[in-house]
Amino acid sequence: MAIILHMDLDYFFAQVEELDHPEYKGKPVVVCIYSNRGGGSGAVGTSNYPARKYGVKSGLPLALARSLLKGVDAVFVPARPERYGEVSVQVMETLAQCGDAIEQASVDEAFLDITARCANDYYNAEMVAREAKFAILKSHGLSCSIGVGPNKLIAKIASDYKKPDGLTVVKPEGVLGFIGPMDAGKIPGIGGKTMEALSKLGIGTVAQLRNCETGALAEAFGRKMAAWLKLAANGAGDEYVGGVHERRQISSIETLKENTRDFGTIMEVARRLCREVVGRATEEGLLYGAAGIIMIDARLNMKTKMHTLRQPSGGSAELEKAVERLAAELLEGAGEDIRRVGVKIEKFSDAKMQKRLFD
Ligand code: DCP
Ligand code: CA
Ligand code: CA
Repeated sequence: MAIILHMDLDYFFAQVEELDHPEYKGKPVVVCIYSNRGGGSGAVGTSNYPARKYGVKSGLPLALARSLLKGVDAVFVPARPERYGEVSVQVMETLAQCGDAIEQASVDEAFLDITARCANDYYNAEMVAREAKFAILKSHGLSCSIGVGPNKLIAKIASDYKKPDGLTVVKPEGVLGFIGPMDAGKIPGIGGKTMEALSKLGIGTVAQLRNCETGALAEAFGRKMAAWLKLAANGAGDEYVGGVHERRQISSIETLKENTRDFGTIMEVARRLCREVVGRATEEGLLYGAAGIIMIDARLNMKTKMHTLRQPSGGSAELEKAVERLAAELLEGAGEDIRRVGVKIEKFSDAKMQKRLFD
């Protein structure tokens, strides 16, 4: 049986800001992701724990966050995705030293296979987890929460169990007791919609899900989903910790309000798409080596144009510049008005390789 560790950095973006600006320490810190509407509109990327006491959390509109923190000595800072990506790469390198295989799951979390490292013993596993927390704190000044369990599902639920600076170890014999009383929504993959449907069946907790008749579940969700729900409620999950999965491209496409050939109108949408795809790449710790534009005209002909960068990038300025040039080129030859515009990035390298180039 495997022993899997899951690490999730605490209030990640905001913690990096505290690290880079010690003067923020103790104050509520709100990392802002501004929208393209201007006037300071946007959403909260994340906030530190003092800010969360006021109810300010990820996804909240900035206007609401400002009103919740009215009269409080709080700090609002713009997100710096490149910096977070850089810190993420460094932390992952440290974490990788603590186990065998590592699988980065997002910008601030990763699974680690520690089966061999702890000789398949949970007492040792707890020591490995403590070492990992210590190494990340000592080398990078960041706190994290760690969960350990017999598979990725349990490890992930465990890392979320106690935050911040948590450590939760769940042995195989403790799995059912650990997840049973939890809200079924604690299982990654069970979201709001699924919960709604479950509650119609009278299911709120994982234990209730486990004891529910499979037939009823299958009726509501289909056989495949029902089978997965049952497995998850029994604490069964994937043990395989693989490398960073390879992504071929990240793209986003949008229909314009009106068909047009106006460069400014098209770029307004394209720039927003640029920020969106770069955001997604950052989340996966990826740098992109090529940028492209996609245009679909009124007759639904699709044209794309790519440009390879001299050096991989993690920021959106580079992409916007490249896309602007490519868009101008495509528009020059366009015989029809444009209906949809898209942006894509590809030729990924993880930020790790980039760092080696600099060393
Ligand atoms: N993030 C974001 N917008 C969201 C959710 C998250 O920009 N709606 C970013 C900011 C977070 C980072 O992703 O710092 C990691 O997300 P987590 O869900 O792990 O949240 P935090 O690390 O901020 O907090 P926690 O201490 O709860 O893990
Ligand atoms: Ca986190
Ligand atoms: Ca996370």
